[in-house]
Amino acid sequence: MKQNTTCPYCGVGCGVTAELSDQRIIAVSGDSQHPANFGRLCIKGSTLHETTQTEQRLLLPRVDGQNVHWSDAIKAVSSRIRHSLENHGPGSIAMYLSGQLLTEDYYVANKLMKGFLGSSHVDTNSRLCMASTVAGHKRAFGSDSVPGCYEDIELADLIILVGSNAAWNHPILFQRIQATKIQRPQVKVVVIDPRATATCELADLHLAIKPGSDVALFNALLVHLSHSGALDQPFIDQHTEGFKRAVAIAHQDIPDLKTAATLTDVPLADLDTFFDWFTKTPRTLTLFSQGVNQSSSGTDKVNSLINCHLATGRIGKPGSSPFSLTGQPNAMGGREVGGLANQLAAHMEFSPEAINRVQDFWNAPSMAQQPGHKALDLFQAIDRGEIKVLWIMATNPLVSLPNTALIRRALKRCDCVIVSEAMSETDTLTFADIQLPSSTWGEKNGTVTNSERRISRQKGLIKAPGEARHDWEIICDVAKALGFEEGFNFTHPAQVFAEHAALSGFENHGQRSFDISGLSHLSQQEYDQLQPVQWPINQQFPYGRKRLFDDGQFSTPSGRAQFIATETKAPKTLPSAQWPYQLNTGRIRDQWHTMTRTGRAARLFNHRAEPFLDLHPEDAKHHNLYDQDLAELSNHQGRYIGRVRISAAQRKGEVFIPMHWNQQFSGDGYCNALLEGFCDPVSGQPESKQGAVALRAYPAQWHAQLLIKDHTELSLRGYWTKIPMRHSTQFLLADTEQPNSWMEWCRQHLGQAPDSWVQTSSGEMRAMAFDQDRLHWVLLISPSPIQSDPTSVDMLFSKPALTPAQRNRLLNSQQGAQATQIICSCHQVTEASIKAAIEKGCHTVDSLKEKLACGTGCGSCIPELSSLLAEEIVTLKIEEQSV
Ligand SMILES: Nc1nc2c(c(=O)[nH]1)N[C@H]1C(S)=C(S)[C@@H](COP(=O)(O)OP(=O)(O)OC[C@H]3O[C@@H](n4cnc5c(=O)[nH]c(N)nc54)[C@H](O)[C@@H]3O)O[C@H]1N2
Ligand SMILES: Nc1nc2c(c(=O)[nH]1)N[C@H]1C(S)=C(S)[C@@H](COP(=O)(O)OP(=O)(O)OC[C@H]3O[C@@H](n4cnc5c(=O)[nH]c(N)nc54)[C@H](O)[C@@H]3O)O[C@H]1N2
Ligand code: SF4
Ligand SMILES: [Mo]
Repeated sequence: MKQNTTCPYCGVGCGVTAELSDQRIIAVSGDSQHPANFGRLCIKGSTLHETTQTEQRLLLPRVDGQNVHWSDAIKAVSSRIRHSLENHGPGSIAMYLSGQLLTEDYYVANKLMKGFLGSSHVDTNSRLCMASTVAGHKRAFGSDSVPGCYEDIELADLIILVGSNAAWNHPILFQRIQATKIQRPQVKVVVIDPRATATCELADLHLAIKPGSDVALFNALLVHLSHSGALDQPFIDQHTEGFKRAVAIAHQDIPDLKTAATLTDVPLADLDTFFDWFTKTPRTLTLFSQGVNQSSSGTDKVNSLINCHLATGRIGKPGSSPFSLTGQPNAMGGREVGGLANQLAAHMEFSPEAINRVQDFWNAPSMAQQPGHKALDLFQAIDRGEIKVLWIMATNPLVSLPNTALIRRALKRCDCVIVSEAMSETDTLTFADIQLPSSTWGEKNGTVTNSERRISRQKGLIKAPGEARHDWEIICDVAKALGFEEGFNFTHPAQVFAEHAALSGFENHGQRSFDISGLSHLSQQEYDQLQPVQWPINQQFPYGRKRLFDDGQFSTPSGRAQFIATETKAPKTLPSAQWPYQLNTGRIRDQWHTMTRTGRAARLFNHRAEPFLDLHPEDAKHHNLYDQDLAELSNHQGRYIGRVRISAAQRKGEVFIPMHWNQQFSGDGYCNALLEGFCDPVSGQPESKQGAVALRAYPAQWHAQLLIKDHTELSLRGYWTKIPMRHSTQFLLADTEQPNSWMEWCRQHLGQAPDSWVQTSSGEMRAMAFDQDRLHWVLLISPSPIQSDPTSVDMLFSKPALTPAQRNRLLNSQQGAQATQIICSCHQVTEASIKAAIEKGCHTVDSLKEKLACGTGCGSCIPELSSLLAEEIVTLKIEEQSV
């Protein structure tokens, strides 16, 4: 049987067709009818069924370390909330939510907190993600509304990507850009990012700007536009306010192009080209993401780029808009229900009228009266002991919030930490007094809103394992146990959705752009069959609306859009003599955030297996570091150890590290341990993209590669990282001290001394141990980093017994084949085979596709194929010339 649903990963919000058999999802494919993806899926979407097994799921509720029945868990949660309410007041209770909750979960959580417990300390991980865009939209448009739609990609003539590595993080949108360029090669693409990312494969121009300098760039552009003839003066006059002041301040900030070139570190000629293209191209689409938002001047960055669109009237028109790419599947839904602490509900703020309106609608006994703590403030308040009960849902703050030490301390200090979580092993879960097992993708039922305001259904296709329950049900049960039967007696998410839709239209009178009242009368059946639709959906727009503001009407009191005067500000954390490297953090293609899901699919580790750091070749040389060495980053807050990747894509003096690794997968892989958490003063969003660190080689005395049968926790010092394999688990290890005895080390860490071992003349040692006849573990120890491909050894773990010949070969083989990176995860095609094919004459992506099938699955690796082609063809030419 096949059923349509929506992908739970990124904000592109692709439609997924799931194939079901025997209460299991056995395969997934792209939904050919869904307007976000028309049948395509990236590697994360196409491996979804591999992450739905029941191992490693949280299966039972636990209170204070004891498994309990649900009724006791609900009793424990409600009594601790009641106790805190009575003794410390509503301000002592907080929730920390997530853009990965469904709208229905989010709605009831917000309602319980802000309407019934009277606490506005409800914030979400969207604070780390979209808050600067929300604030920028509100300042410019009067509401948090995304003007454009995905179709604009096909209609634009100039596509600018600012602080977005869409090739990896919004792959299906990137593929739409790619297809547009193939169809209309005259379309120009500009990428603005300090790094030359995979996204640059499509770039006609890459501006490798100095981190944090986006406002300088867009201020310079605004000044340029103001005397270029590209201004849309009638639009400025009739539909905006504040133009003159914004230009005057921008001019003061950036008096001439040379200043812009100095501040952004972009060559004058490239600035010229960019400004020229922008000036001449009415159909300009500016896609932006975390390089813009995660900054201490994130809101100003957003407004500085919106200013350029307002000045040219390029807003809400076909192919032309500023367009924020949302990260999480339901980042938008959270913004719609009011999941942020400074919003009330349904795009309403904490004004007295709005508070009364929502109170009437909810028939709420105890309304919160003012905005609550934003994420980082919230954890600071917990650390000060002000918050006694914290309920965390669908987020892993110990890993994702900056200042890991503060977050750890706060979680320890809090009297009662409740964690609703789908997985059994996450860093945050270890601090939970109460663990509540939640259903997750494939099991839960509700709606999500993607980057283009499109609401789609995520469907409950299979039963949740163990005792796991839906988040909205758990919240409603707690509400009822607290005596709020009337507001929370929902029996199906369709009822929650209908109420949310009705609130969006309640006393709206066209004042709030978020209005989905047209969906407030859906029956359960209609809700189940709801087709993806873009809000608003009301009497005026019964079938939704593609673009907003095309009529020049904005949601500000005057109905006009606002220019916001912005000034360049340096990041709060800058390199110094002590911490000389500028840190940058972000995502990789095949992992999702804190890896609780993607970390279970072995093939998603083929692209990047370990925490790493990308270094400019000269910086590497300066520290005498080679590819595959281990290096350590540190500052006054913490340290990070990762594998060196030398990359000319980095600017000199800047290091990039991934945000994903954590205590479940590596010893010192917390990226946020190095970040201080300075926040944007308007949005409260932390500066997650900039830090300052010292760099040194990690002085390893030995390196090891361990393959072990069971999913094991090893208690290790030094560097370690865990890599799931098909039949075993691989650990890569290193330490600065030699153990006194390896036999003893094996006994202590691996539970048994080796059954056999050999030592080679090059100082390597190979050892193995058996559990009866079955291979238990294999260990390779070496004085230098190990680059051995473990696949053939991993295969041996699937055998019930090894033959004497197999044992012998295993022990006496030299290092296995040189490990080579897998580029195409769908078809498991390695870098080595791609290089060989190029050498044999495959000089286009198409010929590689034909020969090796790489790039023919989800297509996420095509940018890397192109860059390998470019690199290899240059090498071949040099070789030819020197012959
Ligand atoms: N594979 C994968 N995809 C994902 C996710 C994932 O975890 N994995 N997460 C999803 C989520 S929640 C989000 S929010 C999105 C994020 O999607 P992106 O925003 O594309 O992701 P990042 O890699 O965090 O950052 C983007 C780029 O910002 C650049 N940058 C850093 N500083 C600056 C600066 O000062 N100016 C400019 N212009 N650029 C800068 C970085 O070099 C980086 O390449 O991805 C979504 N998609
Ligand atoms: N340094 C640095 N830090 C960053 C970023 C960065 O670029 N750099 N990016 C930031 C951004 S944009 C984001 S969005 C955050 C993401 O950071 P997090 O939100 O902390 O990351 P996730 O791993 O997605 O956490 C989701 C958790 O919910 C669980 N879960 C999954 N489904 C369900 C469900 O249905 N119900 C419940 N209750 N639980 C569920 C998962 O197992 C997982 O533990 O990280 C932020 N932190
Ligand atoms: S682009 Fe990939 S991760 Fe994002 S929604 Fe689509 S399939 Fe899922
Ligand atoms: Mo995000």
